[in-house]
Amino acid sequence: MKSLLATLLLTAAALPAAHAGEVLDEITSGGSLICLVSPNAPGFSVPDSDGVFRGFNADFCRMAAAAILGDAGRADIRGTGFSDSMKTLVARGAHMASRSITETGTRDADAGMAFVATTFFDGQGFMVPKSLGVSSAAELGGATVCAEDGSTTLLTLADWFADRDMAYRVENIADKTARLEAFFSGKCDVYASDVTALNSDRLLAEAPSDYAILPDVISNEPLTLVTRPDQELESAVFWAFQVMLNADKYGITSQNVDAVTADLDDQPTAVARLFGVDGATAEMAAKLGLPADWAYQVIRQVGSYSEVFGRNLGPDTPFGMELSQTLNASWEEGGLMYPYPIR
Ligand SMILES: N[C@@H](CCC(=O)N[C@@H](CS)C(=O)NCC(=O)O)C(=O)O
Repeated sequence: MKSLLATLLLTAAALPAAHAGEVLDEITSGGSLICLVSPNAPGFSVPDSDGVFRGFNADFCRMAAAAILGDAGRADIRGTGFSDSMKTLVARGAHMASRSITETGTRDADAGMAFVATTFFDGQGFMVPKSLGVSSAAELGGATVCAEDGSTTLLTLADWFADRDMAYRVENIADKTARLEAFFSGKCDVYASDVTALNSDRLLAEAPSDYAILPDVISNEPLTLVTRPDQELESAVFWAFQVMLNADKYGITSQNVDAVTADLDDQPTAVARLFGVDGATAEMAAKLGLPADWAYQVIRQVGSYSEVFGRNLGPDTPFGMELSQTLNASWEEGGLMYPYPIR
């Protein structure tokens, strides 16, 4: 009997070597883009009554489908567990993932995953039941902490408690529903994750106001779109995201993009380059094999970055987040979002 390792090596050898554009070709010939999201993350990816995923992360799946296939509706958005989503990409079972995956050095060094564009700058925090009477992470010595299997959360917890010579116990539960159940039922004192995920997960409690998110933010978590490695697919997704940031720079949204493109002569030259038939995005389309009007389709069908943020997480949502108060604000407002030149 062959060893498992030998079988794996034989399987790997049988796979054809990747060439530029191979995954992009698979998407265009198949007519849909398989994109992995969390199965149930309010504000980020939750199925609506028709089973269609809605939310901030789901919108970046749509962005990619609008850019590559000209139709945001051709994103085949699938709910998948956290570690499974990375395994599925490596096994070539999906084209990209748009979820809470932090870009780290060792993950990026893994074959099979390309980290492409950071859509949300986050940091790790702690959620506690208010009944615990704790107001700072410094009081968490000896606590039992629930966290995601395979996550940076576990690594950061280990660093943080060790650096302070504080004891803790971890309940490392892969299934999110089971993990939250363990926390809400009191099996864990503390729930650790990215702060935004904590805000999202708190909404899944029977009484969200029974839980507090501590003020401590103990890590940097650049949550990043991951694709299968393919230079053209990576370019398409990275630049589609840059189009959304550039749209904000010039005040262009899904609502006004038709008026803007109807009168490009009246717009700044950079806007003509974004949307003109002989603009930079049309030149990129020819090189990458995208629809000529891909930039227009991204904005028309999905919107600018601030529009997507506002629709899913903004003041009119249960999150009530002001983009300008977060790290995700534009660099002109002191944030980290910095549109690259499209020319
Ligand atoms: N950003 C962390 C993961 C954070 C995390 O554990 N998120 C959990 C707790 S909410 C999760 O299930 N997130 C939603 C999801 O993407 O499934 C990492 O990349 O390792």
